[in-house]
Amino acid sequence: MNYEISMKKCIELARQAEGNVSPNPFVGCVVYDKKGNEISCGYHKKYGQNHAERDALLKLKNDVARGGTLVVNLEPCSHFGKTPPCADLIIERGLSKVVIGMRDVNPIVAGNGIRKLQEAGIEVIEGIFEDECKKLNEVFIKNMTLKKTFVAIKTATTLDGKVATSNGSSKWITSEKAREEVKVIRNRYDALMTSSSTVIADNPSMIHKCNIILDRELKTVNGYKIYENKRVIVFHDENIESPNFGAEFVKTPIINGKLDLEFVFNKLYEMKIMSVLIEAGGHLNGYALKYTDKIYHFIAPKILGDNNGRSCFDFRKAEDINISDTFRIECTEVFGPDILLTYYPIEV
Ligand code: AOF
Ligand code: ZN
Repeated sequence: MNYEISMKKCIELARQAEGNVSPNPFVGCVVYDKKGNEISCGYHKKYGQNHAERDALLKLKNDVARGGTLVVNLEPCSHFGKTPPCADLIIERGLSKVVIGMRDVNPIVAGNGIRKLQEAGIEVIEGIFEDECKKLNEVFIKNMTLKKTFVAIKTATTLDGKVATSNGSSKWITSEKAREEVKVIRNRYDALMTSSSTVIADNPSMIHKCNIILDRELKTVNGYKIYENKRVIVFHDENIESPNFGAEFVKTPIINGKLDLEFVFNKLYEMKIMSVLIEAGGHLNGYALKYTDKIYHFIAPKILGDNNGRSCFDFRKAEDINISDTFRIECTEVFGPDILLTYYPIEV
């Protein structure tokens, strides 16, 4: 049995739950009998439902996994939560080896699951494909370790870095294939965030289970398509009274004439919104950059050539090229004629 291949399978299984498990992590699990044959697999499908290990083991008759190996991308839990501890079930089913991608960062578990297994005489192998496992659960890790909402930005530009012409024309920069991928990306996030300027300029639907609008002066009104979504949260200047129509309004302090984003993101964490994808213009993107954990940047093979065209991150006048924010490109993918760069800020 190749642990790396098994762990890859765990990650693929776990990913099938995108959009369904927040605030829980993505977890997948593969079980082998004592001869090394795969006999079951499973994953954590929905918040509140069985964890991956339980999902995989309960498909098997009592004794089949005895002496076998269980591979899982996250340390099995040791606590009674929505379900009993996975570590207990693994012990009960008599597995002799457990292979783990990463330790659980949830302080209730953190190492206790591993200890429990070892005390029961089970061999534990840790750290297989650890970086991949951590990437899979980057949102959960940020939530658990920093008690903060994970923030991502999605943008789409021409080769010369423009998101729209000077008069705001922007439909469409990227191909249909790229826009299909945007739907996949959106599904990974608990909420989508945009600005009143984008709502007014483009009247996007941005269909999602939760939409956030930053609208300091309450310029958007019911009637824009975005308000047709299930849940809409509007952050606005605390000095303006909240209106009363089908959305949640949050009074927000103002800093330097703008909504205080620190307040906004803290509030979102309090509201149990664990991750947010920003889709807006250069002003909000630029303003939110310092809070951002990840960027999805589509680039279409087009040149606008318009010096006044709008840029995707517009937040300062920099006179020295050495004054720039820097990033680490994680991967490049191709969608039709377009590319998607995924990058992370470099910690300084
Ligand atoms: C596992 N396997 O598949 C998952 C784990 O609210 P609960 O009861 O579902 O517990 C959530 C915590 O359990 C979560 O914060 C994380 O520490 C762990 N999630 N653990 O062994 C799984 N989803
Ligand atoms: Zn568990």
